Amino acid sequence: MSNALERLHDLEPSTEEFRAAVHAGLAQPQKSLPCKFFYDAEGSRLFEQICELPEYYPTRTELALLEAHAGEIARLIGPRARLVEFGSGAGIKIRLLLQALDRPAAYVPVDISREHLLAAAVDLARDFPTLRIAPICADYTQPFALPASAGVHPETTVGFFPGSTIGNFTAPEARGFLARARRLLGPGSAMVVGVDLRKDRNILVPAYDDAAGVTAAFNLNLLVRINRELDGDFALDQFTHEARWNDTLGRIEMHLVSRRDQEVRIGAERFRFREGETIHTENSYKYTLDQFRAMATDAGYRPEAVWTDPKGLFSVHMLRA
Ligand code: AVJ
Repeated sequence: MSNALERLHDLEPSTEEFRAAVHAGLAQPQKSLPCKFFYDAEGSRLFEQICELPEYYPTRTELALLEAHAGEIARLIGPRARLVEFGSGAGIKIRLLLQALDRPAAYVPVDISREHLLAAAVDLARDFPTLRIAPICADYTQPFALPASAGVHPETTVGFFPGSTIGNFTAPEARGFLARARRLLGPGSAMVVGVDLRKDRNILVPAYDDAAGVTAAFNLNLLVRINRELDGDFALDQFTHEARWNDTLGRIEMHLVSRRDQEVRIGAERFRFREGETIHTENSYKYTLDQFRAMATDAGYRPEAVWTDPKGLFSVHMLRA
């Protein structure tokens, strides 16, 4: 293994945090679970399968945009940049930027899934043997600090937040995240953000309810995880996956719908479900270019460039702190 791969900074959420979030979420009138808990090892694997689905256009569209414009993005970033990726996953997209960049100084992948983060960091270290890699296992919705790497003097710091993961936040949360990222990355830094665009529901709904049932398995895996980690007894065949387009709020919602009146035990506690009652597991907000630029401006950024595909499905924004 490359000696440029630094030791993991481990801030992975604990089982206790998971338990507290599940108990709080299921005690609400509209039951809900935070989507960040989708990404255990199995959830991360299922998510990668989603990215390959014919109906799921965001990944391949964003990859094509990054491929087409990596040179221009790299030119705007300049030499010796330190890259901080929020929710780094398998690390495919960052390779496109790293290949285009002029002598990148360091790469700091931040991800909630420890195993996944480490495997991706080891792979990347193999392909970029001289690059400093400093992985952080953390929930980036919570504050964290950037590690000081010995011998690294970046000219600039660039945040990378691809995949329209920003769409999982409500608008105030997204604004707050961008403002915090700006403080974390510092003056003169930039942020490269992938943002899914508003479009016809006939494209949106299948992207979150695919024919092969991979998204359904991804959603239900949250219950599998509760059963395993928190001693729950969810009957997996008594909940169904549903994707809804909420036109008023401009978001896809994922739900798990109870097929009947039932009671579920988690540890020592019991939760009642009526037939048709749902657990709301994820929001995926879709923006117009102007909506997103206005939000970034509110968060203290100057929108510097934007790239979109010919069909207007997806956008990649470059913001300057
Ligand atoms: C990567 C979190 C943005 O909302 O499109 C994919 C997650 N959920 N299919 C998205 C997801 C269901 C994805 N994000």
